[in-house]
Amino acid sequence: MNFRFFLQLTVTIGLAGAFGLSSAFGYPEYQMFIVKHSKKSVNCAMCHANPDGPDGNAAGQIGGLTPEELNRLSQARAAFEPGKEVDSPILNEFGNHIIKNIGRTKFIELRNSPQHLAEMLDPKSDLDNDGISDAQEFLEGSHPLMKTDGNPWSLFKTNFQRNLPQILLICVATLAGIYGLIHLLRGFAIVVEEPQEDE
Ligand SMILES: [Ca+2]
Repeated sequence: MNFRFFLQLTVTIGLAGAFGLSSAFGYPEYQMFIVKHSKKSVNCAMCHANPDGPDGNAAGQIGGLTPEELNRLSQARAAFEPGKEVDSPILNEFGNHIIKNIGRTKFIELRNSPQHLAEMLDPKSDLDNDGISDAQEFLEGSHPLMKTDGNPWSLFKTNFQRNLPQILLICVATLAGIYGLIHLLRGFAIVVEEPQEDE
């Protein structure tokens, strides 16, 4: 470990400790709320880069960060007010999106009432573009970055609406095919019947 890396690691751990975030940076209150509200098993992957959370030495965890990532982590942890660019290496796109939109101060405050986080998020934001807002996915315990994960009925409605032109085209083509087949069969019937009439 070179001196620069050691220094950055020390500063980061010091900042985390100062904010009381060393082992609780994952804010389990949110996870506990989602599990209780959605009745689904939800792990840290909803908001974090690593499904096991930020503590550890693996990719996306604090102990495994490079000096450059530690620098980004420090910047993200300083984003107390909303509107700051947030690119924390221990968070995924949704986690960074939350901090950018409401700021860390509000996010930490909402730990005591995690159900209100959904109200703070942009109701139009849909990061995975599956037709279900990030806020709704948070409440329902589906992954806001996985377009195949979500309420089945909501996903069906979205896919149906998006594919409606193709569905209509297929219906028209099918009806046209059936109409043509009926007339073809009638034509055969006439041809088959005609010789019998001649006899
Ligand atoms: Ca979505």
